[in-house]
Amino acid sequence: MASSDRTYSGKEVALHNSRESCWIIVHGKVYDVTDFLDGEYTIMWSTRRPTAETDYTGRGVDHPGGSKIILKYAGKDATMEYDPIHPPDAITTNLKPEKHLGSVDLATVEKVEVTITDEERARQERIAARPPLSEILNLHDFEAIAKHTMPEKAWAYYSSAADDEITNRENHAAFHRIWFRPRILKNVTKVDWSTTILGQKSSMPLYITATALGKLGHPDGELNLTRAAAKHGIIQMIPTLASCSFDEIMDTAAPGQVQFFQLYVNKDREITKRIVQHAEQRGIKGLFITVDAPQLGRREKDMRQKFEAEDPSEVSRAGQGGVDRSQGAARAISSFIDPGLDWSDMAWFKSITKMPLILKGVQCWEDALEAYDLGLNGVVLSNHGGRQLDFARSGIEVLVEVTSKLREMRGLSFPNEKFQLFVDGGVRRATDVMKAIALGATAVGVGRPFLYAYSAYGPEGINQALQILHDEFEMNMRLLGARNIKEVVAEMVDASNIHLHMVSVPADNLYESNYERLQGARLREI
Ligand code: PPY
Repeated sequence: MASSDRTYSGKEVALHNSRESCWIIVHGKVYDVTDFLDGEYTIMWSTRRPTAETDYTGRGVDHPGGSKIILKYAGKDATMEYDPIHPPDAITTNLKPEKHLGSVDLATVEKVEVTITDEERARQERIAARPPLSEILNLHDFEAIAKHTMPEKAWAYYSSAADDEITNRENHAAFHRIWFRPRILKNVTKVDWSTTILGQKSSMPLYITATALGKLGHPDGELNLTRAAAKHGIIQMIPTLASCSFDEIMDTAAPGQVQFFQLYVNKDREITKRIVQHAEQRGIKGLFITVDAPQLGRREKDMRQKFEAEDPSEVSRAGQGGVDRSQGAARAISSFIDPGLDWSDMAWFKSITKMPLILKGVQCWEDALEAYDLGLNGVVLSNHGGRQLDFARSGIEVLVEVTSKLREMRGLSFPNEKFQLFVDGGVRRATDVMKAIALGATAVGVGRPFLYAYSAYGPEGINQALQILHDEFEMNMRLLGARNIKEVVAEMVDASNIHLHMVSVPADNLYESNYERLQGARLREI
């Protein structure tokens, strides 16, 4: 690291507070970020270690949050603003070594004045008034508390989904079209809901799926999930766009803890290769390649928040070249993802890694079949939590057609060791997971509920969420008459309505109380 040993005073740093010379302090270090103001920045996540000038690619991509937010901290300590939304090494890996200027004597740095708005005061009051954790009975409860206690922007980012959010609701609703056919008199004194996923032990047939920007909900971000996964014997899928760095998460894991990695494929395949091989070398046991996001969906709840936060003069520049910031920061930072990814890349992935390869975001049997024929190890039937193509069908519905067609066309039965099927989206109960297992899934991914659990109650929240799921499994395995996961079979469910999107189901009051209708989102006052 070419960082200078020099120690600056707060006063010296404060002189560089303009567009012409813009220094900021992050974690006691001083950086010259003047170049970031003019499009020399791209998100290069965690495992990127630039070695040459040419590695600082991504030119033409502005800082995703816009230059305004950097200028707000020009000459000042930006740590508080930086921490929740950047991996710790984002600045060091993106900024040329000569721009790492040295340290600052923090005692001499003027504190950035934090103005507490009425809104924030009210939020703090709601946090203080949360019910004790012992009163939280299910995953919906965490969501309800999170909705009222998270910063508005964080809630908007986590909860938002594409367009009219029809798929987001359908993901959950689809489980209501599947009913149980329990068996009786099975001696269910002992029940065991543990399983193996890609050959790795898991205490439950579910895993923590990848979700971005974990620090928006809690300062420890994804590390909350890592620790809870270790404690409860489940697998965490580490996201490419985590707030914590990949290595920080790996270093936090318990010895022998199994983790998967979710990959966004970078336009620059050398970067992708480096990320993949680093993941493998650090012991990742499965590579989940996201294939449903060649462009980011419009999450309007999130976009409205970003729109509100922007200076109107910045927003009006949207569309005049560069990054269209009226589209929200998420869309701006997604520009590194390669829309040119196609089936022919799969051979390349096989050539660069021995990790099991799974496509995440498959939405019809034809693509599942193609993945099988190419020798991949599985697919996640997923629509990205309803955040991509609105009116995409739920993963659980797609599961039914995939198992049936792959049985018909390739003679496969499920669950299948060689080609594993996963489902995510809308899961709130162990019974949802058991429905997917009965229909042939190996395991189910759960994302938002765990974010809500730790956003609402910190590490204890996520522990409680996983304990609730264990308790639900224990009871429902007994009530279904299944002593182990192998006994949760297709005959135990009636999914005959799964493809009918307009059947009458009982009102889902718990879910509906958390769902936020789009007209409820605050519009910017004009
Ligand atoms: C999502 O928000 O759905 C993501 O998958 C993460 C993300 C965030 C920002 C850009 C691209 C993807």
